[in-house]
Amino acid sequence: MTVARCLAEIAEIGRDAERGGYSRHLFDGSDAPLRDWFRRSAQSLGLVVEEDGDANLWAWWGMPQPGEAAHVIATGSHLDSVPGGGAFDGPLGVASAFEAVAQLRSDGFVPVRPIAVCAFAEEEGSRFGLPCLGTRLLTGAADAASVLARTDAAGATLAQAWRDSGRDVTRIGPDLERVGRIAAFVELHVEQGRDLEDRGTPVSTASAIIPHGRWRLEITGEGNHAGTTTMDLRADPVVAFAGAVLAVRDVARSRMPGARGTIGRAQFVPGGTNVIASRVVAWMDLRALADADVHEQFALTIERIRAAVEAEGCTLDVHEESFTPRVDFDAELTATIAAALEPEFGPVPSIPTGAGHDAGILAAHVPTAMIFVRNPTGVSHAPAEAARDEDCEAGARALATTLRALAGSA
Ligand code: HGY
Ligand code: MN
Ligand code: MN
Repeated sequence: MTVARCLAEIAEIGRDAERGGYSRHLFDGSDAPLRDWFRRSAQSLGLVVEEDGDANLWAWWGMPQPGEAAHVIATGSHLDSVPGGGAFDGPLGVASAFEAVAQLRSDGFVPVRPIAVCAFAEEEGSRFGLPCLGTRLLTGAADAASVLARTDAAGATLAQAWRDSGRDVTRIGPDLERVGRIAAFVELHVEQGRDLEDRGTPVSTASAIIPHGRWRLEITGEGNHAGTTTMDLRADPVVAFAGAVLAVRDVARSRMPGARGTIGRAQFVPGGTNVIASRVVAWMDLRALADADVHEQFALTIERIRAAVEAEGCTLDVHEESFTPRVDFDAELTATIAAALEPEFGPVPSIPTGAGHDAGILAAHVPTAMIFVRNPTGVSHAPAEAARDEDCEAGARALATTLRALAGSA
């Protein structure tokens, strides 16, 4: 089996004919087939599969010893996507983990420590708005009660979706004993940029994840008739929203080194061609190099948005949906991985990323590192996301070498 063939097994699951790419979200039509694929792949390798109370999947090579601290080597990523996402963001990490285990087993390697392959739930937060949902619940970084009340675009609560999927909402919550058994977590992920392509190297480790936050903006104006309402009598939230979009762009561009500001999702209510909207709901994604920078970026941006909203006679409500502080990965674990990879790959670079990952959530509890695989387009969260077959195989070999180094001795 190769990584490419492993990924080909899920290539038709969750395809988005309208947007292109994939739309795979928590408990939607793609979820169960992807979980079935995970189970089949794991069982074909003799791994024991379980799902924890937070809908995260674990495939075990050797079983953790209850009560024994920090001895498991875990790897994996996520299977869900953004709307219209690429084929590699998430699944590459899971498929590479299975391929790495297959290589180690065929080499006759017997781990001294248990190895777990994981697929964490709703990493993208595309349905209920909270990124890394499964790892935040698992580590207690998200409060179960508030998460259960979150709603999706159709107004369904997470609690209802959880029950409709046949799961027990009373099992949701932190499992710090399970987390405490992990000695190291390594996530392999397609690079979401062109750094490795520009360097001409197939793999790297990760140095850091920059901080990032998500806010929901609600701009309220006065719904009215597009034909009978003269321009002087309008309180149009869409015009105010146009000012908000430019404010996000201008602050990120001009006021904050390394900042990124995005509004990629908005709803006009009621959404009629001949109707002046009464309300705009939009989601803002802000990122910068340091936590304080994101907070300052937010304050400067909201100040400008408020001015644009008031200029149109509208009102603004702002709700923070998530904030993820900067993560600097475990230097000792990263150095161990780099040393293990050097014989085959030479000195591998260690690069920062602007993308969040489950590894970033686990890093608060467990020594954590990442391995990136070259992406020739550098594009991600879009169908153009890419990884060459030979680089995917190189990534799986790098992960196998890493697991051998980490699980080969007590
Ligand atoms: O949004 C992110 O950075 C990640 O892909 N969830
Ligand atoms: Mn992503
Ligand atoms: Mn990802």
